[in-house]
Amino acid sequence: MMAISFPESLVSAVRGAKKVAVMTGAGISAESGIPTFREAQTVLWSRFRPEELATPEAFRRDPKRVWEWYQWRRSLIANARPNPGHLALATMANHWQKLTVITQNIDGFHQLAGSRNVLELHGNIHRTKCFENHHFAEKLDLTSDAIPPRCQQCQSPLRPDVVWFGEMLPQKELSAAAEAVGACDLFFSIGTSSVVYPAADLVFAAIRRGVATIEINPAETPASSSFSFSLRGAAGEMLPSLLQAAWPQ
Ligand code: BV8
Repeated sequence: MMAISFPESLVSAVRGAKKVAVMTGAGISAESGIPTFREAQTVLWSRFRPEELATPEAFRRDPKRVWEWYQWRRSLIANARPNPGHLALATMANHWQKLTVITQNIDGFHQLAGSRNVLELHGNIHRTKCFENHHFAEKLDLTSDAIPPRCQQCQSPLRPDVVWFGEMLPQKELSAAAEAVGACDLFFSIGTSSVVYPAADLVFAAIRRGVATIEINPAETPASSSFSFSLRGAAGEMLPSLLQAAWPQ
């Protein structure tokens, strides 16, 4: 892969940082083969928009369809693995005093790649709970042919423990994320379109702080012009190159 050259000011901001906050979105998992929300989904699901599936109303209307969409995404994730972007980010943490990874993703790839301080704003597809009472289901009762399976405590249909549109984000993670953004001296926004709230609020809060901010995205986003550096490229290429530029091996 051709080495990417970065402005010296960017490299020294990365090298000299102490407390770093990173916001990631579906784009950092794109090179693992996980389609982002905005990309056309495979034929199987192309007739639905994610906003029509990732909502409590969609689940109430057709729990089987929503459950099977998540089962499809679970199988995609189970057959994929973190990519060089996740791995480079995890390695960068060794050079900084503190790295907080704030992710909108539900795939668990940052943890799998070795990142330790990960805040999942939108939950995790590997956790399952019931729709009515949020009882967590350690194992699914697949003996019955009910789809979705039922909660063994209250018989309510099971759902993934992810945050749907119209649902509140977990307060603990959201305030820890705001704290990390408030304390950082370097902020990255990687692979997110910065259009989903309240996660996007954190991107703009970082920009308002006036610390060095870096965006990594092959496409322009509504926030691109406000970053100190907006790198047009793929996370799986940009992050390993930035790691090499800041701390040459
Ligand atoms: C809430 C989990 C309130 C589920 C997700 C109007 C204005 C403002 C806000 C709203 C509004 N109408 C409604 C709202 C609120 C709504 C919202 O923000 N809607 C948006 C669409 C306008 N937000 C909510 O509903 C949130 N809750 O507000 O509650 C409330 C208040 C009181 C009481 C009750 C409730 C909940 C939002 C969370 C929804 N859940 N995920 C699941 O995954 O199934 S969001 C989901 O969409 C993903 O998490 C993802 O982050 C996000 C966006 O999808 P994508 O576009 O795929 O991903 P992303 O945005 O990250 O973009 C991909 C980017 O990657 C692109 O820019 C692309 O260029 C780039 N890329 C591609 N390849 C690469 C790459 N980058 C780097 N490298 C590459 N190789």
